[in-house]
Amino acid sequence: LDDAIAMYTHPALFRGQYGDRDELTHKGSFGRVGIAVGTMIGAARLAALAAAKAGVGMVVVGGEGAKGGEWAPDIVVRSQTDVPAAFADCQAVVIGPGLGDRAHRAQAWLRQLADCGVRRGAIDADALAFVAQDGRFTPVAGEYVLTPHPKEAARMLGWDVSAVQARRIEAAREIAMRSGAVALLKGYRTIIATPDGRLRVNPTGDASLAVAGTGDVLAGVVGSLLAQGLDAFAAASLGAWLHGRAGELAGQALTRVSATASDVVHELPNALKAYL
Ligand code: NPW
Ligand code: AMP
Ligand code: MG
Repeated sequence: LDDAIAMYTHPALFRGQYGDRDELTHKGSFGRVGIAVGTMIGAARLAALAAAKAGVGMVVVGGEGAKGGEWAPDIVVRSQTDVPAAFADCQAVVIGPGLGDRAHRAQAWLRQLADCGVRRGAIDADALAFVAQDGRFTPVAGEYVLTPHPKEAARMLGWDVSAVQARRIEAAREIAMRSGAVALLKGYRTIIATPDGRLRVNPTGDASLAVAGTGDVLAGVVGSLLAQGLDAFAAASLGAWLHGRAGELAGQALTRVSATASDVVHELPNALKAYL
């Protein structure tokens, strides 16, 4: 029954919500996204470049690792080591990729960001443990997307990975309902679930994506779409679709064996051509 009511994500569902660039637009028209930088700089670099390619007006990096990193000239590096201070003027944040032991501050950051009016973003990787662990959830307020891979989902729910994979729709729904955020359960046929019971299955993506860093790319894309004004369900659905398509294109151009996370970033514009 669950499978029967799940809809496939398709970019046509989001036409008119994203991607218009008329003569009067400027960088302020497309939002700012803040990427929190921790110990693994590579993850934040992938998320930042992916966010830029997905069309946000400005990508800002901040947090403890930001100053030491090598960033593309497209990225704005903020000197504040305190994440809420660095991102107070952003419309959305990406918290988790490569954060390492800094992730223990994620919950406090979300509260302080909310006080500054920042209430949307992607929560991924190391920060997910601070939303839920072993079935104990701390609800998240605002337009947030949680992006666990199956092992992260298993840790959040206190289930085995095999149980998550056997009941992917139920796992995604449980995370969404208990966290109050949109859940995007990664893996082949990514599932997107909302706290109020809406459900989508992403049809794009293949084994080209089975390599380190592709999840960090997805978090950057979703954060970018949130900063551009899409709601959490739309950002998760369109983000998963574009990321999956970019992965397929990287595999076609370079073989599934040689495609890497950076190649997925480089294929995002070609994935967008199917939408725009
Ligand atoms: P196994 O090996 O099968 O037992 P972790 P992480 C499992 C950063 N990164 N289906 C699988 O377990 C991230 O942002 C930094 C089933 C796998 O070994 C995080 O901050 C990079 N199982 C941090 O590293 C690029 C699955 O989970 C284990 C699964 C840790 O993130 C890399 C790994 O999970 C990385 O993104 C699936 N579909 N997918 C950089 N360039 O700096 C995963 N698993 O222990 O949560 O570690 O995901 O590597
Ligand atoms: P992460 O494990 O956080 O780096 O995320 C990996 C990303 O690659 C997620 O978006 C997964 O959905 C995607 N991915 C990994 N392996 C596959 C696969 N075999 N088929 C489709 N997507 C995959
Ligand atoms: Mg990951």
